[in-house]
Amino acid sequence: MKFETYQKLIGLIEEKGALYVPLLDPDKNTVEGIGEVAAKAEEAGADALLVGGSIIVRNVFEDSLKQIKKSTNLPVIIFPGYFNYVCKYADAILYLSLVSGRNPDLLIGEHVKSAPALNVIGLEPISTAYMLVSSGVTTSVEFMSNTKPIPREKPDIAIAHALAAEFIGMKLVYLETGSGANQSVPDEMIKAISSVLSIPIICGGGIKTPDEAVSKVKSGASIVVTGTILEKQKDCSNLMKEFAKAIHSVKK
Ligand code: 1GP
Repeated sequence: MKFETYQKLIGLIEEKGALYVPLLDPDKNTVEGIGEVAAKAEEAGADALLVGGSIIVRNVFEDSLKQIKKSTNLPVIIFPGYFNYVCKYADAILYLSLVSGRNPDLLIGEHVKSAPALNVIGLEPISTAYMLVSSGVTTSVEFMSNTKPIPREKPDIAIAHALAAEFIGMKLVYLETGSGANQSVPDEMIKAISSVLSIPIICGGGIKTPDEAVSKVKSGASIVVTGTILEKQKDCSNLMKEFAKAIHSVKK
């Protein structure tokens, strides 16, 4: 298995300081529409694309990925709700282990089921520790995963989970409050984790403005993800440009 996409992300982080990665949800777009958003994201200065959602209602995942790949040269990375999202048209998949929870299926069970398929199609797995942080209300990911999030005011617990993930050999830590969350991951928690961690931090969930994205980067995030706020725009081009410009302007 080659790890080209991961190496590309690491190279980009070294070059730019931090990366902007929009999340595209095939359930919220037509196949043509999602291709157009992907092209606009590249034009806006995004560094890669995540594709996925917590529930895929329509049977369009493969077609959407094909269309996205046709429309952009950006790295396209699957953000799986579940592991039946394995698909050869992406460059890589965030191989998420929900380390903040104690649901064995999401720690290792789903991985065992999907690993042979990944191997056959040659889809690059990026081993990622997925850490759900409380936003104060129950999110879809919390409910669907049947796990408890890490309390917002407990950075020590978050540090212990992130360090364990790094020591196990995971390559990224994804700090998440859930798609559409009313609050993003607290800056203090990102700072605390980044002060002890060597692997890059992705931050997503509830990020609504470029200023908020900048404070995540200044706190130590290397990759910022936005999904819901883009879906709320009639045309998200300008907002993606603002996010990309703001995130790339932070000198770490
Ligand atoms: C969700 O982190 C992503 O898993 C993005 O969250 O949709 O709230 O931007 P939002």
